[in-house]
Amino acid sequence: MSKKRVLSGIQPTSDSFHLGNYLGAVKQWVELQEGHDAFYCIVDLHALTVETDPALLRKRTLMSAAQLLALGISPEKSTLFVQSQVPQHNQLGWIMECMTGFGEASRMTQFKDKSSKSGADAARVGLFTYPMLMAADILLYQSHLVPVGEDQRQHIELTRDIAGRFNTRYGQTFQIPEGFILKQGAKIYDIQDPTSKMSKSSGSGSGLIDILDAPEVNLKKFKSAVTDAGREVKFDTIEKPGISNLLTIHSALSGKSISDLEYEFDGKGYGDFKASVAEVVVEYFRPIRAHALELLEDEAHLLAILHQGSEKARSVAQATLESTYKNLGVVL
Ligand code: AQP
Repeated sequence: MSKKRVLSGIQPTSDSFHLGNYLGAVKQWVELQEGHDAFYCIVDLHALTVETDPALLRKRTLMSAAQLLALGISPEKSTLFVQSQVPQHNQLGWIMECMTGFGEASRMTQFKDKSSKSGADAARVGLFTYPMLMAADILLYQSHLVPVGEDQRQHIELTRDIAGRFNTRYGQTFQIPEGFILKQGAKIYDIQDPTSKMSKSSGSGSGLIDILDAPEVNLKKFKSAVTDAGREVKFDTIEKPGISNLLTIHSALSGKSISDLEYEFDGKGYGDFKASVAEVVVEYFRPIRAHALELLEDEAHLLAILHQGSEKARSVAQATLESTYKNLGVVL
């Protein structure tokens, strides 16, 4: 039986991935490249939905590639590529827009959240149509599984709806994908405000853990992480959202179960526990950070990997685009 296809993407919108990006998504990317036909994409076109600095976009695209490689994505096992180098994404994106109702697109909560700061009138049209481009990203590769964080669940549902509708109306064209969303860790919270998602664009800054930040910076941030009433280290997302978030982070990186951690820190108090979380996180990312920074010194090597991945991605994407056009009645 042929391997199931996996597809996911990450935006090059920051100098570093944050802990939420890693635990909610990229950690699963690394695991899923074993035994699956994995396509991983740096979605630079999605990054254009907000104001971008050209020099930063270029730098961050390369930084994203370096981080993915350092985190364990292997170019021998996975196809690692840049979205804009595969123009079929834009071509299928248009078809997806034509298959989506305006009301349906208007229900996307991420657009509502992201546009609420400046008001919908000031938001870019691209921010509104982003989920349709994301549907194209996924459907182009006939993907079975899409490993993402909880915040992308609604966009995966939309993708499934569009694909199903297209198949019913125009004949079998797309594999209907499934989201691969963890039960624990799909939403990592800001460590200063554990009721909000850890996010680069919203939140406190001091509650955001960037994996490429210097160890001293992250140690300090964890030391001042917000805790809850009481002093018991117990997983309880309602009464103890701060401690529960820290337990989730510790468990995902140390491999210890939440109940083992509760037992280990029984009677020890929050201070010891926070110090342990800090150490686990910093030691986990120490070699990864060093490796990513080393990879960044050889730009030609990074570009060669990305170009090779994009070439492979283009041939798969073209086959889907042609069958889509054919089924739609476009003259080829
Ligand atoms: N806090 C999070 N917990 C779990 N998973 C998360 N992801 C993002 N934040 C969390 C997942 O990371 C993957 C890549 O996401 P992206 O490139 O779309 O980045 P993002 O969602 O734009 O990250 P931010 O920080 O949340 O950015 P802004 O502030 O722009 O919204 C996705 O699979 C996502 O689910």
